[in-house]
Amino acid sequence: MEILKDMYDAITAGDAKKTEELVTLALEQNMSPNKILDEGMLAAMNDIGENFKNGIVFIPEVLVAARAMNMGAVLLKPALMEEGVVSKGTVIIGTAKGDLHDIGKNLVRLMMECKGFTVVDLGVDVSAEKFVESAKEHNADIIACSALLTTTMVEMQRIVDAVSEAGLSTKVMVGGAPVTDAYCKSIGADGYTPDATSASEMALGFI
Ligand code: B1M
Repeated sequence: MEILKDMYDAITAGDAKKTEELVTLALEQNMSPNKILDEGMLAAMNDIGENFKNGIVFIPEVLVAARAMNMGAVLLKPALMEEGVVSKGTVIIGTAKGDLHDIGKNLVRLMMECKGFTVVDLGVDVSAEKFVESAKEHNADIIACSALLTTTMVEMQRIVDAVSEAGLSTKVMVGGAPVTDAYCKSIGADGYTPDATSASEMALGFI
């Protein structure tokens, strides 16, 4: 579809204004919000990621693309939420200590909100202690931790240990590019999913 192709081009070019216009237009044309997210926005971000990995684009291009993607996602949120349901529970979300990547974490937050969760977003560079403090404060059902670096995913083990030491029944969900189901099991976390939509579905299963 032409509009999704244009959205892909706008995000890869880092054109936030054009991205916003195209998301608005797609919604006006009653296009499915999930289709817009998957085939227009995420497709672009995945290719930017590949090009970054292969040295074809560099940090500034990645950052402007991420900004365009985030601005489009804000416009998409109300439409995605219409497909959601009433409040389900509370999720504490954040990116692991030492890790500043937040694009995937923001998508997980968005999809959790769309499923009706109250989400407390602690941002990036979040320690195990901070996750647990916040889980206690908000009487949270789930802690959701994202990590994009092999060096920061180790914080997930600390979260599992800290939850157990605090005697909480809060479930711990983990995800992010280097994280696998095998890793999740090895640290005793409660669940891993490879993408934001399945993360929100798994979260519902914990309630
Ligand atoms: Co960085 N970076 N980066 N980076 N970056 C990666 C992750 C890397 C794989 C690139 C590479 O070298 N090939 C590599 C990590 C290598 C490794 O450890 N294995 C890397 C590196 C090395 C670094 C720096 C160290 C670079 C440097 O400075 N030398 C540095 C680290 C800074 C830090 O964190 N301390 C760094 C910095 C950056 C930017 C700031 C430029 C930028 C981040 C901007 C931002 O997030 N605001 C950036 C980006 C954008 C990337 C890539 C290109 C794209 C990541 C991304 O946003 N993908 C990435 C390469 C790649 O992945 N191909 C790379 C799109 C996003 C939608 O996917 O986050 O995977 P993702 O989320 C997915 C799923 O994983 C899942 O849902 C999402 C899709 O639906 N998911 C969950 C995510 N969290 C989940 C949680 C769940 C469940 C599912 O449950 C709780």
